[in-house]
Amino acid sequence: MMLVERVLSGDIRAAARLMRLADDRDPAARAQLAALFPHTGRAHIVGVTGNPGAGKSTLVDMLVKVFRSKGKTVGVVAIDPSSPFSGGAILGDRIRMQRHAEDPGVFIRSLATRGHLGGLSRSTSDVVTVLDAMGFDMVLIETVGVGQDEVDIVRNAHTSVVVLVPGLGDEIQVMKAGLLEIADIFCVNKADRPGAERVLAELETIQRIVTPDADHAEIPILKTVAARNEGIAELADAVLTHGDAIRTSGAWERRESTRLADVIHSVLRERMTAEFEARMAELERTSDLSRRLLARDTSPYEVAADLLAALLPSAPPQGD
Ligand SMILES: Nc1nc2c(ncn2[C@@H]2O[C@H](COP(=O)(O)OP(=O)(O)O)[C@@H](O)[C@H]2O)c(=O)[nH]1
Ligand SMILES: [Mg+2]
Repeated sequence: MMLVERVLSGDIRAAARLMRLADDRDPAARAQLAALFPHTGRAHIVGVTGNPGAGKSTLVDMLVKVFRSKGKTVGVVAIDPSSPFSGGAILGDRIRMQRHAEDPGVFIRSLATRGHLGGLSRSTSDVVTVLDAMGFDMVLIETVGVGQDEVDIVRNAHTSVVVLVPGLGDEIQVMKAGLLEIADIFCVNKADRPGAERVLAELETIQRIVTPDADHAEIPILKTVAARNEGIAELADAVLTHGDAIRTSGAWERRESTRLADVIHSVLRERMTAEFEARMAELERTSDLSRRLLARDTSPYEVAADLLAALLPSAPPQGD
C-alpha cells in the first residue's frame, strides 16, 4: 500500500514516517501531503500558548483526557523550545505522553524549535495536515507565546487558548506578547497560587475594552489548577463551544482561509529561499561572484534582479 493510503487507514507508523519526511523537507513528502489535503478540513485545531512553565503541557494532558472521555480522538503537536535538536521533549513531557501511549485515539508529535524563518510554522502545518487527514477530531498545539513563528501558529488555530499564571507581571504578559488580539479563551492556570484573583480581575478589564465582534463575542476567562485537574472540564467545554460558535458565524472559514494562505506562503518562502541559495552558490562557483562584487564589477541589486529574472521570467527588471 502507498504511504498516503496507509496514513488514511490510520496507520500510526506510516503517519510518523510521513511527518519525519516532511520535517526533513524531503521532496517526496510534498506530493504525499498534497494527496492527503482533500481528506482534511474536519479537525478542530486548538492552540495552547503561554510562558514556559505556565502549565501548558499539564493542561494539554488533562484536556486530552476530557476529550477522550467525550469520545473524541486527539492529536497533539508539542513544540518544544528546550530542545534545538531532534524531537526531544523534556522529561516531564515524555512521562505525560507515555500515559496515552496505549490509546490509539491519541497521537502525540513533538517538534523541536528550528532556526530557520517560518520553519516551525511550516512543520506544524504539515503535522496538522497528517493528523487531520487521519481523522483526529481535535488537534491541540502547545507552543510558547514568544517569537513570530509561535504567534503565527496560534493565530492560525481555530481556537486559541492563552494561558496566564499569577505572579509574572500579570496583564503585561498578554499585552506585551501581542496575545490579546489572538486569544479566544483566557485560562488562568496555577489558580492555587497567590495573585490569581488579580490576574482574573485584570483580564476582566481587558475583556471589557476589547470590542466584541463575530470572532470575539465574549472572551471566556477560566480558572484552572491543571496539576490537580481542576477547571479542565470547563476549559474543554469552552473550547468546544467556541468551535461551534465560529462554525455558525462563518469565522471558521475565515480562519481556515488565512491559515491555508499562510501555508502557501511558508512553502513558497522556503522553496524560493532554497532555490536562490542554490543559484547563488552556483554563481560563486562558476563566475566568482564575491570577487566581482568586491571589485564593483556588479552590484547586489543587479545580481538579485538577474536571479529573480531567471526564476520568474515575467518579473519586471529591477522592479523591486
Ligand atoms: N501549583 C501548580 N503547579 C502547576 C499547575 N499546573 C502545572 N503545574 C506545574 O508547573 C510545572 C510546569 O508545568 P508544564 O505543564 O510543564 O508547563 P509548560 O512549560 O507550560 O508546558 C510542572 O511542575 C507542573 O506540575 C497548577 O495549576 N498549579
Ligand atoms: Mg510544555
